[in-house]
Amino acid sequence: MNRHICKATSKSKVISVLLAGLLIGCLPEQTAPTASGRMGSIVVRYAYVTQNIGSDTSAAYMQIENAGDVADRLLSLSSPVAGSITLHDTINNGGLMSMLPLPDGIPLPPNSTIELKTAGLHAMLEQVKGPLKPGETVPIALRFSAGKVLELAVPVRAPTSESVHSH
Ligand SMILES: [Cu+2]
Repeated sequence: MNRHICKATSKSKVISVLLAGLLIGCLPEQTAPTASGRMGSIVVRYAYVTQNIGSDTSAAYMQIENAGDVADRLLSLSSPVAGSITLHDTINNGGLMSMLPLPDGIPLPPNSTIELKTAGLHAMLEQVKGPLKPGETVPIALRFSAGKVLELAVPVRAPTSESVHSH
């Protein structure tokens, strides 16, 4: 099992999180199940959640496009299967991958695309209730500026050896 050691850092505390094979998986192969959705000029593609193996933590990955001429922002995500979902960026701190919480969300400039992906921006599911199994879908609500909410049924994926990245 590939293991990653990640640190979540905030102003007042440092939390070490041991992730056993959860932050693996990259942009999906064409055949793997993913979810997509659209709301106005916001388009979400290739959304999936990683299986939580022996852990109450998982991650959600996707591509989000703002196809409009007005700046928007991904403010937060929520799901009934997770106690909380936190947006993180990943920074390389002298070879140690650290996670930086993004409490203000992620800006979506006009006509831009962001990717939540391995070793990059991602959404961290914490206090996951029960095992997430491949083949299942997880309801996830994405909240954007001006109270816009996009709800998706996001498939769960097992980590695969092809998708394991070394850092
Ligand atoms: Cu994280």
